[in-house]
Amino acid sequence: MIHNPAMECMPREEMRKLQTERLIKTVKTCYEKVPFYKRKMDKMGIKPEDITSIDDITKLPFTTKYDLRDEYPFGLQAVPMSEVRRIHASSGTTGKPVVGTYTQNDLDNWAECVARVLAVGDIGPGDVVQVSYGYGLFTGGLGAHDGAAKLGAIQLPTSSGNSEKQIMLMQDFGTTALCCTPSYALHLAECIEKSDTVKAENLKLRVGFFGAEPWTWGIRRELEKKLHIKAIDIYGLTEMSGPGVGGECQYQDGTHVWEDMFYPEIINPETLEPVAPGEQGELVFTSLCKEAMPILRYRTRDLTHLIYEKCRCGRTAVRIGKILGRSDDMLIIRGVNVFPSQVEAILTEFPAFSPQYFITVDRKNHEDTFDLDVELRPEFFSPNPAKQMPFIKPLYDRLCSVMGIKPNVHILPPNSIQRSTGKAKHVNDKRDFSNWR
Ligand code: DLL
Repeated sequence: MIHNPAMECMPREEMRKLQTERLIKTVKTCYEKVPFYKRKMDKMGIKPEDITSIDDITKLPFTTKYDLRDEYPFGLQAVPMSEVRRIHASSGTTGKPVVGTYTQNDLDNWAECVARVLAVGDIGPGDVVQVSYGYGLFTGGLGAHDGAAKLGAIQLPTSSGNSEKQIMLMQDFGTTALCCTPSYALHLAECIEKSDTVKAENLKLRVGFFGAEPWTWGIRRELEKKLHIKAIDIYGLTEMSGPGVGGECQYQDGTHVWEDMFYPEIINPETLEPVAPGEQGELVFTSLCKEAMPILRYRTRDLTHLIYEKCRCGRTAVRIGKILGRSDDMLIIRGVNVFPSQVEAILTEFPAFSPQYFITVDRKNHEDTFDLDVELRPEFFSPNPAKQMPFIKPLYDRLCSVMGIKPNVHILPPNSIQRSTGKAKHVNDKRDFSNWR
């Protein structure tokens, strides 16, 4: 179902007009109400009047997570606190959290965005939407919750964790839609497999809305098979509101971005210039409707590409390809760029292995080391190393050829890699960069 055809299927020229109108307003607000943006624009010699079309967006300054940290907590806010209705935050990689504040309109728009994604799974009255994203400062829980409410669905706010209870409620309350991180969904699927009382095929579960971390096609196939559902990708970030900046349609061929609210660009992260259409680079967003904390050209660090062709679903909203990873998650191992998600993609090619993995990077005798813990599925596992060899060799060869590095692969017994209830942690980089180079 298309929740808001007027916006989701708007002809491009009309969309550009709307974006132009909204950008002009946003830039004016930023300049007049947020000293940080006035300083930045003055330094670049740009006035709000210089922005007359959406194409002028490239004249505007970027905003980075360092700017958000420097302006912590409310330096980027454009309204008085009396107009703020909610505060969320996400744990930044270092130091202070990234803060998002919302007016009532911001909350309404956010619910609208999430509703557009949930509507892809025909969510409506009578549906039980189990929200197993964490509730709290993290935007996942309340974001999904408000989106489900907007569609008149039944909200089941289980939050994350306590997997046995999640599964019991899923069965007893007739959950039809599950919202959580793909890694937690995988964990729940494993728990269901092990359960004596609950069988996936007897559940009413129909669809899952998974996001907040990169996930591969292999994981999608696994979730769809194990849970008997359609797995829909939902994308978002605290800086733009939270989940629902975009989501997949039923064709699962890229994530539609709600362009009437968020303007996406792809830049080369080194030159900061726009890349050629369709090329891979860093995703940058400008908010077009946010009141409390409007943001110009936010550098997400997410690496992807834009797809402008009209989608089979009828939506004209631009799509982003699967997020390859974050530029700040990229590991440089002996000079080679490695993304943890590559490991996941490779693992899911080998049916004997579970998709769980953990990478430990270290530096010994001035050389980087890359240790990869993986698990064989119970039916393939043997503690006898000789019996593991036939499985390790092809995996090792594939890792070497795709990633260009030679990992030390360790096979662990089933279920020994730590499962996560939220965003999965896949890497421990023990290298001390303080006296490097
Ligand atoms: O993760 C918001 C969210 C909650 C999205 C629930 C989807 C579902 P942050 O904690 O600020 O917000 O993290 C944002 O997570 O820049 C991406 O790197 C990553 N991310 C979010 N969704 C996806 C996705 C929430 N579908 C950061 N695929 C983003 C890949 C994702 N990465």
